[in-house]
Amino acid sequence: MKKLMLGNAAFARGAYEAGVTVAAAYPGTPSTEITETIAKYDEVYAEWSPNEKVALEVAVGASIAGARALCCMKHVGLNVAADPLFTASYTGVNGGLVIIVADDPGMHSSQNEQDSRFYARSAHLPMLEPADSSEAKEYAKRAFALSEKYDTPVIVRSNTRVSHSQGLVDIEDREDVPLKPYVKDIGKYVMMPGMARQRHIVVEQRMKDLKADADTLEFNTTEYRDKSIGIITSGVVYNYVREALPDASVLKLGLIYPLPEKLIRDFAQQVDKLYIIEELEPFFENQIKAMGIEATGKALFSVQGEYSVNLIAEKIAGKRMKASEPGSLPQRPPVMCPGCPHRAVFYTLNKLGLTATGDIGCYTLGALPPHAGIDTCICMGASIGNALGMEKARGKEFTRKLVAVIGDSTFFHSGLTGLADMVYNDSVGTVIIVDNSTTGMTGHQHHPGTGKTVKGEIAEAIDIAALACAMGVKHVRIVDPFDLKELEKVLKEETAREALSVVITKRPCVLLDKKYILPPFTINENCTQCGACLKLGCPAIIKTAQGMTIDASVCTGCGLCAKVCAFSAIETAGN
Ligand SMILES: Cc1ncc(C[n+]2csc(CCOP(=O)(O)OP(=O)(O)O)c2C)c(N)n1
Repeated sequence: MKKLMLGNAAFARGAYEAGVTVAAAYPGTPSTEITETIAKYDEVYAEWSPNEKVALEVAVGASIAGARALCCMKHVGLNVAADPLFTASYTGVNGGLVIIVADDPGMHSSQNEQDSRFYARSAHLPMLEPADSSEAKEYAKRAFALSEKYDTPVIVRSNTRVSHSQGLVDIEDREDVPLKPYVKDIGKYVMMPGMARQRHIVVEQRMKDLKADADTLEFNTTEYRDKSIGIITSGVVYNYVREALPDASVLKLGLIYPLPEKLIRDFAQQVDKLYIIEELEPFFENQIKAMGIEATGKALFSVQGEYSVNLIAEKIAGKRMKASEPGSLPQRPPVMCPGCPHRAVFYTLNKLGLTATGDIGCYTLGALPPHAGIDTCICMGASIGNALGMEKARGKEFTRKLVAVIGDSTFFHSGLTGLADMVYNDSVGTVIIVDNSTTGMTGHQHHPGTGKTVKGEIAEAIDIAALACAMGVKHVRIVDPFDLKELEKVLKEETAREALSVVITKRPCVLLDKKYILPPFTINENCTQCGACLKLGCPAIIKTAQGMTIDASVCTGCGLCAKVCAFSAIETAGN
């Protein structure tokens, strides 16, 4: 049976059909739906882990215990998981272990454009890259057998386009894969120097074997057409190449590390002019040139952003294919949603002349006007370490004007250790945990504080306030951010205090439930057009030539604007 499937659903299907029984992940666009899909299969234990490192450790544990295990993340998640990744390469697997990592060329929803292929190379792991949903399923499935055959974790690389487009997928039955016996083997699974030295030899041999087999493994295909132009490519770019240059010969790489050297040499010999077309870094190009093969790649193509059919047609054949490209659509800058509880926090920070070391989540939008309330955003969890570093560099006085702002999911992901550092190293800073009871940015996933699992089952909810107290923070306060007066008072007191404090601004994301959406507000004749409400940066409030209005189709009735209006000019029929 064939089914139209999102790339990410196809990855999940492939893992399911391969008999996976344990799947662990932390959400991250564009990888999130893989776990959301696999969680729907009853045969699979699935979890949102607190972060990618834990997710990979869970998957490694399941693999050592004999199960086929899956771990998914976005590209930057692999940085967080890099520690277990590099050593899991040494231990190898028992049950097949597959890590799906989704890159984001063009940074649709990421803080950098890193190329995860380098992880395969530096951790000495094989990497596969599908070009569409059909291959996403196939590769995810076959990766488990590959993992077991070569006793190695296998990375499957996706990207935004493969993960988020749909294609036809062959639906097959789930393989019945029994648990492998669990055998205690400290030489293989306890990586201390004596054992790891031996395992490093095994890793080198494994990669030699894989390299020797790469030429014949079914993932790489050569398509000879007109031989005046030959293209080496992989993944979604293969589709662009086929559309832009339908007559060109193509070597499509599916196993993208290690490279099939003989296949590449043969192909290079057969074509007159060889191009290497790969988004992001010259990963293939540098290796192919190191083989002594002449080719053109980054001399024509950028290391930045996504490629397209047009770009490839233009660069190689000097022709344009399509009239319009996504780039020609009007730009819409991101804004916090109407009714977002984070808005009240940044409004108040701005009012008090405070700014923040920031973190990653919906609240990062607080960096933009009119709030301009965030000075840094590096990676998940960094707000707390950044604030501590600033305090130590510039003195305690600096913390009176600076706070750290971090979301609830991000706090569990990697804020806990930063807070431990603040407690331990005598910080007097203020950490604001903007707790909207969900992982908002990636589409409402559960986390250890929400009280539900990825399957929607009831879980123990960790109490952030109790946790901060237990860690030794003496001043922990919870405030409803929509109580603007109280929020202002608390922030004034805590930033003035010469002691570490945690302020938890607690109010659910307005999009979590329809019940949070109330009748819209309107502006009455009392309006003096003072512009106070505009300081909220709410997309529902619009200034027109006729005066201020509220777009009823956008307003969620949160009423924050009515609270900041000094003229009682904003009202609702609903209250
Ligand atoms: C290492 C890493 N993993 C995952 C992501 C994707 N991501 C960005 S923000 C975020 C969490 C946001 O949740 P929260 O901190 O609760 O803030 P909210 O968006 O709800 O305001 C995630 C998972 C990332 N940027 N980096």
